[in-house]
Amino acid sequence: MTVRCTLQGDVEVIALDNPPLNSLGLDTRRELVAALEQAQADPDVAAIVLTGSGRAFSAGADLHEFGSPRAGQEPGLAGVIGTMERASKPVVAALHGLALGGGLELAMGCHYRIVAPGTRVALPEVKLGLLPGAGGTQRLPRAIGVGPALDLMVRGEQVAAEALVGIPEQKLFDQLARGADTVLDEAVALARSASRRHAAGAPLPRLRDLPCGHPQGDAYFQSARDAVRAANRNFPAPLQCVDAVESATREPFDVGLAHERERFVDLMRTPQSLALRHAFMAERSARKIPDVAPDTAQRTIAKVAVIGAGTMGGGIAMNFLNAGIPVVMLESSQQALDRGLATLRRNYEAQVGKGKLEPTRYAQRMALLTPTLGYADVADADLVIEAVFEDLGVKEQVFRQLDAVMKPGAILASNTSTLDLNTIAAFTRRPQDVVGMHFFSPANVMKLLEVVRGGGTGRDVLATVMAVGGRIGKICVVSGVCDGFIGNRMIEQYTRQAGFLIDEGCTPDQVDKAIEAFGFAMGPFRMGDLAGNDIGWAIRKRRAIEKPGVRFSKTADLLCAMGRFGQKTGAGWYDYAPGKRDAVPSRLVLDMIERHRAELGLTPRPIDDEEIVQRLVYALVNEAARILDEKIASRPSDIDMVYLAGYGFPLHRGGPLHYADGVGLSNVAKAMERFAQNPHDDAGFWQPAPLLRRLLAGHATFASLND
Ligand code: T1G
Repeated sequence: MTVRCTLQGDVEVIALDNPPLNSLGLDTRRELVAALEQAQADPDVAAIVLTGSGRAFSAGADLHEFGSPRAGQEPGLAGVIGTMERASKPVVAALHGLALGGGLELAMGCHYRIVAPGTRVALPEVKLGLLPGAGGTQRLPRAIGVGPALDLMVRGEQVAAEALVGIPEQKLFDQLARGADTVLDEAVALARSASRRHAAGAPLPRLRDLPCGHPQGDAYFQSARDAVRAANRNFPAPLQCVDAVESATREPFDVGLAHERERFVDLMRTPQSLALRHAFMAERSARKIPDVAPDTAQRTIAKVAVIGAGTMGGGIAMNFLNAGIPVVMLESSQQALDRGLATLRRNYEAQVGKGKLEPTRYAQRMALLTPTLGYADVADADLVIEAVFEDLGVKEQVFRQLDAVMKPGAILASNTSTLDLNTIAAFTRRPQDVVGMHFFSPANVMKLLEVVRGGGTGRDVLATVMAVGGRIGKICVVSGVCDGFIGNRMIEQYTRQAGFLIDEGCTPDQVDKAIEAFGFAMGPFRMGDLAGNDIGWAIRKRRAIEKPGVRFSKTADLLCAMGRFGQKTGAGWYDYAPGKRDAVPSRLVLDMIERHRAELGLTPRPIDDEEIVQRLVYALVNEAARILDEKIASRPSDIDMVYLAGYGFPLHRGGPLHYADGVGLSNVAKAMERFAQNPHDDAGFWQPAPLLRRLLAGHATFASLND
């Protein structure tokens, strides 16, 4: 049972009881209708209160049902709401915690609504590529006005109920309860008085009966359309919200409701909604480690140490300070420590200057920071994160020191991005406490955290690091140990293809523009100039020793040999005017590329944007399939999460593997066969990975491997 009924005197209290967040799946909808009908028929019941058990009134429609037959089975949520709205007895919603999407729509179908302070409400459907599909676009404008309603729908963000109570003449909330602990009792009292008013002949108030309009009419909606279109180029749902709200001002309620339903069904089928819903589920799946029980005991993390106060170390420290966790930051010299502190202060002061951080919060965070030069000061930390120079010898020194001083049970994490975590763990006598925490620069901004699981990493260590990663606002994805883990290993193949495209006839600008039109925030060459082309240079030099068979285009090395490391040297693949970041195609670089082609004996050929995008994206797909085959990643959606959260893969495409499923794996494989015929390309790389071959043979998709 997911709905519980109790009679309090002459008031029937119907409680949604579907943990964790009272989502409104088919069973709940059926039980709710049955409870409403029973209360309606019961002569001892004068009024009804609808409430939610646990921490939320309701988080809305059951996202796990989306796309399944259950989602479309009667009663639909709009039907449940209609049943409630047509009830002949007063129905009062008692809201606390969260009322989101269909949860808020359900409450709007009641006759009265009382809300506890601190309750947060939203119509977040646009974040799933949808619009409210159970009357929200028709009732909310009637309740709080067209402008506030449209703003809430198009942004999809949660707002405090108190903010909406403050809207003049709003009809969304009839009462602000004294507290979350009294909201139910107050709702019962409200229900009783409503039943008396109703018995005396007063009509039951229904939001659907209220007028709906906007004083500027067409002009308002036109400007709303222009603003929403400009802000949501890749997503159709927000614009649909504008249309639906406009129809609420023009059409009778039931007509507007029918149009809302049509729009909702259409949006459900869009690739954007499929991608957004996939990303929502992928983020939550990534928190689950197949062989680590969700109730695995975690170690307490009350104090963190960061070794290294450089760019990464400072950013890492900020994450924990921002979450209110004390940090001891250690450097090897006072000068380096002072430099690190100055950078950290500058970052915070910039946020204060932009009004993004209150000065008091800045001071609180700095008060949690203890700089030190001595390892003794880090010994009692529960988690220590090494973020020193990317050199195995330096890491060895640090980890031997940490092994000697850290208290038993401390977690020893390395931020390494290219070195073997198992080798690092072997520098200690406690490999079970060693784990990788691969942050992405800037570490206090980028959401992705690759949690690298060594051969000996303890399950409780993994569970603890995943939880603390969530506490500092990261999207954590577990990676096994391999060169480059998940993200960088795949980006290496993407970058190789970018170089080959240059050799074969493209310009850097053409490649960047093609993949940016696909949706990436920044193409590989603009990205190289931003991150520093010398980083890849160092990796290729190492690769040439470790894996001499891996061929790269020479153009990137030639570029670095010219000292063109990118924005930091004022020139890279592109030219940059002093102090500017605008990437200007460089004649010097184009001449270098042309000379290089001549040396290779390559006649440049025209390459269209489709081939550019396919070679870059399918390179990610094929390498991802190998990563899954090697069990470096647990599931395809984890890899999608890495690319969405860490590498700027366009959200409306859902990640490389979700995108490949949409293209059709047989089409991906056909393109790879073509690329394998290209004499300048890497035929071996373009052989479909074993997993891809198995999926093709079974006519299966990457999605079939997601849990
Ligand atoms: N349906 C099913 N499960 C849900 C759910 C939902 N709506 N919301 C959360 N969960 C699960 C989630 O998968 C996880 O389970 C657990 O609850 C904790 O969630 C008709 C059609 C509410 C802000 O978009 O934004 O109504 O994966 O880890 O970080 O117009 O969950 O661990 O097994 O995210 O504290 C509209 C979606 C639906 C809200 C809480 N509603 N949820 O965040 O916990 S569309 C939403 C959230 C709709 C109507 C339309 C967040 C949260 P598991 P969590 P959290």
